[in-house]
Amino acid sequence: MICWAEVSGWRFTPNTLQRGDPILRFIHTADWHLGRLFHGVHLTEDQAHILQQFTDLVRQSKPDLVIVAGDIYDRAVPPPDAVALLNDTVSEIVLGLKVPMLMIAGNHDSPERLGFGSALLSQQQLHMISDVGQVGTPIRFEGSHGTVDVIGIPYAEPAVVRERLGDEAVKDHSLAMRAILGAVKKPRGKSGRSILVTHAFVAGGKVSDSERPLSIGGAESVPRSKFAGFDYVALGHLHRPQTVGPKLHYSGSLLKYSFSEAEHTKSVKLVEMDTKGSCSVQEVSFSPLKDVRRIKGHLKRILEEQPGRTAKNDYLMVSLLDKGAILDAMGKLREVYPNVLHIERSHLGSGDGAPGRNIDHRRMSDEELFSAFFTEVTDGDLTSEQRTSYVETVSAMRRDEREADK
Ligand SMILES: [Mn+2]
Repeated sequence: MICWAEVSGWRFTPNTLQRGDPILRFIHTADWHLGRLFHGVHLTEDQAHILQQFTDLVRQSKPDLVIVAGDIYDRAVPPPDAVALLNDTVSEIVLGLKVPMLMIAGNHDSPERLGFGSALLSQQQLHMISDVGQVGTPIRFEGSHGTVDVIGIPYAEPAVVRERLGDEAVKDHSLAMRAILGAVKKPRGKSGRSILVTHAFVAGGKVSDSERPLSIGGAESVPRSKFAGFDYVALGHLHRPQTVGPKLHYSGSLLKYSFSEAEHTKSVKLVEMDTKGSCSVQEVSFSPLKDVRRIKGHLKRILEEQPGRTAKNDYLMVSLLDKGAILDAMGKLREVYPNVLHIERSHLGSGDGAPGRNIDHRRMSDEELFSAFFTEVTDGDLTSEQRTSYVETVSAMRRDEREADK
């Protein structure tokens, strides 16, 4: 892991590949979620701070390609500041630094809005792939390193894939991926090297609290075996940086978007591919404007601590160990730590001895929560018809929500 802030003025040197070898170098990042709110706070300034360092990395390492694997924006209709930030970032990389970019839509993006002008932009080497109908032909990148074919598969709901590809067999995300990959023309480059970019939940990946589930009451995962045959699979969706199989990498999100990610080290992947397609992967991390941390203790002790100037401004979740009533804990804490966003009283709501009470509701899916609520108020379990109608109703609400102006 390379920490960008500690190597300012750093000059890129190849990792394990021999100097002078013809290589392809690319950067893989994902889940920027521009325009995201975190406990009511706009993160655009924090995102701009990281993207500035990201652009510096691109300037120094001179990659042949920058890949962003979906969830560019946090919502279908992003706030104007987020649109301006994306515009500045891609203009600097593509026009300023002359580095091509390839982006796909994730489940938070609106394919139609993100795809505006994509045919025009691709002429300038900004390849924005948001429509599953666009995935037929791989994009070929050529340079002194030889050619590589890149296949970008944007996120699409199974129902959309079923309709667009006219394949009635597509019932879930795994079948959708199979149908899409079946429609991709096989790369025929001289070297035969290929990269797949997609936004999906690959079986075995570790989730965080800030990802929106891809399906309600159905299978959302895609088995690893679906991705055989590519030299590197650049994944988006899961926010923890992780490798889920040989050649299958999640870069993770730009920032920590939930307190469950407090222990993550967010990073991007700097990859070098040799002429045979073998990859050497380095992780590069950046320094956030404000970190996301969890602290625990008694109120008096926490208030007496003397945090450093940076640590003081971090986004904090505070777990108070005090028993009994505390007057205006948030007000007191914010006098020392202005960005406390959430307080948890660890002794409340648990340990009352009743069976089944020690459940962390934040870890339950919406369907589990609803089912538990139903049992609580009716003393009966959901029948399978009721469960189906719940799933249909919520899926329809989610669809409407995605398109609604927020
Ligand atoms: Mn995401």
